[in-house]
Amino acid sequence: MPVAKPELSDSRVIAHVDMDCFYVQVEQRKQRSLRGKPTAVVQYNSWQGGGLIAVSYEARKFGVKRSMRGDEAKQVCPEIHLVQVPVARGKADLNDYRNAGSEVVTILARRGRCERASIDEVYLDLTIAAEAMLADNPPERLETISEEAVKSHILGLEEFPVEVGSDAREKVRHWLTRSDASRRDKLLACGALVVAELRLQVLEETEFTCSAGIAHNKMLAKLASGMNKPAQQTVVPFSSVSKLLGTLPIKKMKQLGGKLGTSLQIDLGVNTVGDLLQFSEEKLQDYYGVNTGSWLWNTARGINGEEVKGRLLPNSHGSGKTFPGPRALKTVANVEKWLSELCEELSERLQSDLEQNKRIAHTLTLHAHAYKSNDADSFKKFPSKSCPLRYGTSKIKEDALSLFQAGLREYLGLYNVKTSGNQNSGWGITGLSVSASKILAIPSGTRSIMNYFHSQEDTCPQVKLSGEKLIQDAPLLSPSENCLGSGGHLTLRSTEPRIAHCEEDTETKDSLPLDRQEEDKEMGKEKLPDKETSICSSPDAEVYRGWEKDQTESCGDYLTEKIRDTLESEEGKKSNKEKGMSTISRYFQSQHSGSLLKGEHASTSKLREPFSLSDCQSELLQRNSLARGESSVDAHLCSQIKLKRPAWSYDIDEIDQDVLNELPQQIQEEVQAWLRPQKRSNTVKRDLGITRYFLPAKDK
Ligand code: DCP
Repeated sequence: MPVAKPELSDSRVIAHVDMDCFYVQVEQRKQRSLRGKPTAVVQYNSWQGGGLIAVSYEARKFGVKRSMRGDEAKQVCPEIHLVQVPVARGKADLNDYRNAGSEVVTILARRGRCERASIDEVYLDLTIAAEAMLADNPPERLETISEEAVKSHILGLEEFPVEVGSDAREKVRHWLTRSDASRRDKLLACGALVVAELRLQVLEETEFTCSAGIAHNKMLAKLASGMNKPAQQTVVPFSSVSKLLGTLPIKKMKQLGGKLGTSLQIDLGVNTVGDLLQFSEEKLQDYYGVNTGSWLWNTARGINGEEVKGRLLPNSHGSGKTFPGPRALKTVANVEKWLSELCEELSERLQSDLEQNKRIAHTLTLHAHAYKSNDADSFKKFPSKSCPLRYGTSKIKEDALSLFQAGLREYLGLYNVKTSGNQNSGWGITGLSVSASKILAIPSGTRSIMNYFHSQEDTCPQVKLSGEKLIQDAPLLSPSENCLGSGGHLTLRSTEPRIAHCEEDTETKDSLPLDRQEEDKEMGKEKLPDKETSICSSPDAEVYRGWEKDQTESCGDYLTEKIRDTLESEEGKKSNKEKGMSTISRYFQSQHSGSLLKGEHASTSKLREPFSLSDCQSELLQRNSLARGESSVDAHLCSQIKLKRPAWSYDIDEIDQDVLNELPQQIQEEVQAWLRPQKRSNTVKRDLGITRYFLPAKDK
């Protein structure tokens, strides 16, 4: 739901940068012979030549459109080159495109706060850069203005008083360098110069062209970036806003392309954004609620206070696939097979995000599209399901399957039956996706570990809900019940569905949650910022306490590292004040110095990790050290921790108190808490999922 935000200032300089026919450009960079030729990227499904998802501007001149399939494109443009998206695990692999998008973001981020909005779109807040230019080196004083800047389109330029003849570029040059312009127009002119320079840098360094819009807010910048493509930029002076919006079809406005836009057309007879001006804010609020009403009222006036969020990394990761027509999945076993592929991909991406960016995702969500062939109620949506995310491929697979089964039961309205591997009961799955959201940076050490986890609970209302929800659902969703082949069967009528063949294949649009894919025409784009919201706020999304089961994987490496970070940072902060702190630092730096653990555990002092928190974590340490190519001796030492003590056996008495005493007080308490989880468990509420989530597992 749109949220109204008052304009922060009309003197901001915001740019929206959108890559031109992005997937095509990426493929053309790989195959240089395709440059300048009519080219299109087609989906993995090769039916009728595959659906087109990106079309080069050369091919567009022939009338080739994204809605076509390859065969049709060939008819319209026989010389077109069709390139299939890369494939991995039987589905489109978007990694090349994601990485190419990251290259661009890195360049753009040099000049201002940068928000990665999708796989090929970026918002930039250039206010500071523009203000600096205006103060130090304003355009009016520049001897030359770059050609790229002079090629800008200035909306409403014809209405500015210009005494420089009729040459379009001269007019633009004049507008950019006017000494009598308002401050906000001067700032926009500076923004245009900066963006022109950035676009050239992107071209030089990546070989990609992009287009851009420059305005005083995100909404207007986004509108403008698509107005002149490819490889051009458009500026929206403040005075041109009402004209721009006055004629803009309502459905073209961001967030009005779907049901809300349709309702405005049908219920209020609004066809352009300008038509909204006739309604008072109260009236719009009466119709659409306070927030949406205010947002509409602001939008009609070009008011938008959204900030550029300063995010270079995606808000969520997703992996999905569609199974149109006869390819619909009709057994749980088949669903499980595909979920396994999707979860592997998701897990890989989560792992590399953790390694490269030190970020951890907290919520796993499963979305599906389904049909029931024998039910008048078959338009009912398959409910999206979420649970706290447990790291490790097998855990993600297990939880995703449980979420699917929970969703299937609800979808079928059968709460007291079990699903089995091969039962076909008149349902089919036409789309499946798993996504990881609520991705947060691991704090860099100054905050308490426990506070960190508690704060995560506070910021994810969805997780908070889980307690209540879970209590009802738990018996139904218990792991044993969810096991395939457990003997339980779904007692449904088995009717072969009648389904339309050859629906649009959306494999390359997989990264979007499926419910969003339908709504969003730009389905192939990874809508990075909104995904999390769509998952967390989805009315369908319900929480399942998958994490009540054993928690054994992958928490260890994250946690150990986190504690080390925390300790090192705390140590660094206090080194001048607190005597003795440096010994801890030395301890962690040394591979061979004294151990934190007494007795047998002293033999493990070669471990890099400061201490081992649980058997699951020691397993991880071993796995991770092997993965890092460290000696199997180190890895073996890790494993010894596991072998030489039972799970849950660490007690504070086993720790050398002298060493522990040197830790900052807060950390001492936390370490004690981690080391004696069983004592803590009485005091921790069942619903505090994320804290519990990282506790060591009991032996099975
Ligand atoms: N995409 C997709 N499926 C869709 C739409 C888009 O897979 N239905 C992918 C391919 C596009 C990329 O997302 O290259 C970016 O989408 P855009 O809508 O920005 O379109 P293009 O970048 O291809 O072209 P344009 O220059 O018009 O922005």
